[in-house]
Amino acid sequence: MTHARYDAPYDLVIGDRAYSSWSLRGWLLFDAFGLPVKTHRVRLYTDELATLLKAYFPARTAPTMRTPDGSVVPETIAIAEELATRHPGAGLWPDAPQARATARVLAAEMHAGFTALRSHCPMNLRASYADSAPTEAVLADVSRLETLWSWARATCGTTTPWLCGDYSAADAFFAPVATRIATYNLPVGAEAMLYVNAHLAHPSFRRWRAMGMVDGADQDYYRRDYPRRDWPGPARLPAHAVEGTGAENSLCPYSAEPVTHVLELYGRRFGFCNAFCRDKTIADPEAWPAFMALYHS
Ligand SMILES: N[C@@H](CCC(=O)N[C@@H](CS)C(=O)NCC(=O)O)C(=O)O
Repeated sequence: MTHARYDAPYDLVIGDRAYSSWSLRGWLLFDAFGLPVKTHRVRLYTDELATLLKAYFPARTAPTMRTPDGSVVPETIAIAEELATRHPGAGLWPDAPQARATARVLAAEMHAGFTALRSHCPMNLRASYADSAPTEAVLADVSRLETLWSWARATCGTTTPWLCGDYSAADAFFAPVATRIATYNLPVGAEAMLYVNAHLAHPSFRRWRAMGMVDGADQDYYRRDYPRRDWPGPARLPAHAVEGTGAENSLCPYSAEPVTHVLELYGRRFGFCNAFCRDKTIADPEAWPAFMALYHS
């Protein structure tokens, strides 16, 4: 299944947006740095990934990138390095040598480690729990995260919400970890919580999560019986789907195609050219600048 926003020179195979933490990292390496990409979404726990990846030999996992010249690049750390080299002005790594070295350490340790956190608390952007009974091993991983994050900020003299100055590939690597802290209500100190909240409010992340809320049914593997709480990120405006095609706009704000699907927000109706674009907007209207521009026009 493909949801391309525009023609783009890179291809990126991704899994379910709500659950595929590595896909989120890979996509942020494009979207958060202004690099266009055409995504190809497959559903995990089906044969869709293996089938699609036949055209991306020897890749076996999502995300997998294909560059404009046809190079196949699986492994998120390799995607980060290749994009940074091909787009030196995009800011994937900080310019300052010490901050750049620090960011590389962080991304590498994330890529290789935190196995307890990853297995006990799989990414799930559709749920947040009041308590998830974290194991000692999970708490040790969380403690290591706080050590690393705090070390990075001190080493880089960071005054932004991010780890090594401006948002870098290191932050993209920790975005799914921030969502795990949010989903499983893992105990962290005030500095780490500010960092988590910065991720939840990041425009690219909000768009990814909005798409993840609506791009397929819940996957049973991620179901937990912990007590629920509201998602701790920015609250969504109360949009909902309505029948018909009557709307203030006759053309979709994303594609300029004729309106076929409509939402209502505070008594006003706005239309889109397909159900996915309408529903991802309902999931978080403020995540979509083109929609908000229409809303405020
Ligand atoms: N080391 C890989 C990990 C990728 C990975 O495990 N992706 C998962 C989805 S989050 C996947 O493709 N799972 C399907 C499978 O292993 O068959 C990377 O950095 O990209």
